[in-house]
Amino acid sequence: RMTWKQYHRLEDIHGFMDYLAKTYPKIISVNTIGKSYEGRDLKVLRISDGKPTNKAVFIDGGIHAREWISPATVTYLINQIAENFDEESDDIKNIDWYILPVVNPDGYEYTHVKDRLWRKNRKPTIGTRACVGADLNRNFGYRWGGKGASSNPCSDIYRGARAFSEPESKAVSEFIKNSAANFSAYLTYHSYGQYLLYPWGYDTAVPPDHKDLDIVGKSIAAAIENTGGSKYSVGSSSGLLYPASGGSDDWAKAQGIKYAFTIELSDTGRYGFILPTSFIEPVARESLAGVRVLASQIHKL
Ligand code: 0X9
Ligand code: ZN
Repeated sequence: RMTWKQYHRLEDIHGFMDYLAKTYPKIISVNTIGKSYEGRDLKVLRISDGKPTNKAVFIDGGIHAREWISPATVTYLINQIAENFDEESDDIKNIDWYILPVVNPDGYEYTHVKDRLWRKNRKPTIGTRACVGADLNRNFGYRWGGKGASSNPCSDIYRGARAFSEPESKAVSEFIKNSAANFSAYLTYHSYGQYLLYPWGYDTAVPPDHKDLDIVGKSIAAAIENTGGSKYSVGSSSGLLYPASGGSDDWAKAQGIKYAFTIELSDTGRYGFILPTSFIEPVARESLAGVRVLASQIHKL
């Protein structure tokens, strides 16, 4: 059974998604968009009332294996929208939600059984038996291989052999490109640091509409703070954090998805990746407030 009092294994998360699809077949479906290197499903849950005028939003979590608060938060968002759909605001109901809680299932399971601080996926590199995995957030195909990404397979920020060399990043990109949905927003949940980051990540340039992203980012941050008290800093990835190329957010933005944000959840470093379970509910609850603001902004486009 799913709760937000512990971190769950992949099997529980997938079971929860399948349960929702079975319980609410009119509005929820689950689709396997590909397989991880080790053969695990990449499952996207869709919530939609099927209105043709709906906008579309894609949300993912768990690109980085050790950032457990990310899948926990994303499943909380799913639960809130799914279980209360009829009572939800029109802002929420007039969106087709596509949600992939665990982009990197092999890495996620590996952090549960072998190495709690693993970051990358688990695909070995040919010729370098010793080093496993690419950083999926350096493997997306916009400005791949630039700053802040390594060509060394042993690095934690290894970019992979080429853009989309990894089955997990490839599956996400193919799904978004081939979807009939026309996405207005792409949210990718990471940890930690409490940042709301918009493109570009590859370099300190900003997109032409960066002011729109900044305004919406700041209104999301305000909603989060008003709800749970956590302060999020808003800015471009490269400006606020560091330049890092091959990120999923940059790729999504380059596809024309206007509101592409990386959200670095709590905390600011006391516990870091090893965030105690008592944080799950407060972090997820304030994140939901942020998503509601995003939803309202999308309908103003
Ligand atoms: O470095 C990353 O991939 C992200 N930070 S994390 O600590 N979760 O690893 C930030 C990514 C920001 N976006 C881009 N650089 N494109
Ligand atoms: Zn991350």
